[in-house]
Amino acid sequence: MIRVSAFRWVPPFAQGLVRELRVRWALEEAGIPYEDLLIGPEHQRTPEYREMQPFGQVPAYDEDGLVMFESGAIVLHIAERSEVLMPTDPVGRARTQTWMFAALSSIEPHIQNLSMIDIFHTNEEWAKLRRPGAVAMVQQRLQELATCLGDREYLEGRFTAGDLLMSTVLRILRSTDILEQFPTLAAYRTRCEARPAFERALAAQLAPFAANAPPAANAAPPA
Ligand SMILES: N[C@@H](CCC(=O)N[C@@H](CS)C(=O)NCC(=O)O)C(=O)O
Repeated sequence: MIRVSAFRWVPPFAQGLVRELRVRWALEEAGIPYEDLLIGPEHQRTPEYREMQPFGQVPAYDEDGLVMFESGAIVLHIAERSEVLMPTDPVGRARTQTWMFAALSSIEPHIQNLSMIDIFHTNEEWAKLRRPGAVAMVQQRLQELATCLGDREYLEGRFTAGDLLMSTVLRILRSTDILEQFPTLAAYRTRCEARPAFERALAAQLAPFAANAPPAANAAPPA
């Protein structure tokens, strides 16, 4: 049985964004069963967990002894087994993989940069000075992505693992109004997230958080 590591609980700002969501979603699209390996901070530094994920992060993936980390690599591995995620013809496969890398290396770093400023450094002077430039870079990339998408439903016309990764990257912007400045991309994200496999994946990520919320988190709801 495939096991996917996931956090037992994360603060509200991260709920629904933890990157094992991508792996859950891919497995749901492919119709492959899996189980959770729920971890907490006490597991992240253990040698056992570091053997699965060298940086102590989530997700790690164990498929009957085949251990993988990096959400993009894991999604690609799953996509190899499912035409829902990746066409079987060489051109379709290459195009899918191109968009997967684009999501993770051309778009995500800029969105993640802005997210780090907003979540962890919001009141620091350097962050206030840096933020407009970080926003401008995200807007530039989104404009370019919107041009590529055009009036198509998905980046290659049909849904692929490229859309799966791209929409989870765009999702990181949920605490800003930046995506809404690009209506076709906002609609694209909504279209991707309307897929039943995404809904099942999201519900599976969120379920342990409700059960494992620390008392302090219950006492102080997010502002
Ligand atoms: N490039 C990695 C990033 C993984 C990552 O950033 N995981 C976060 C959760 S979304 C994490 O485990 N953070 C806790 C930590 O870094 O200690 C991937 O895509 O799998």
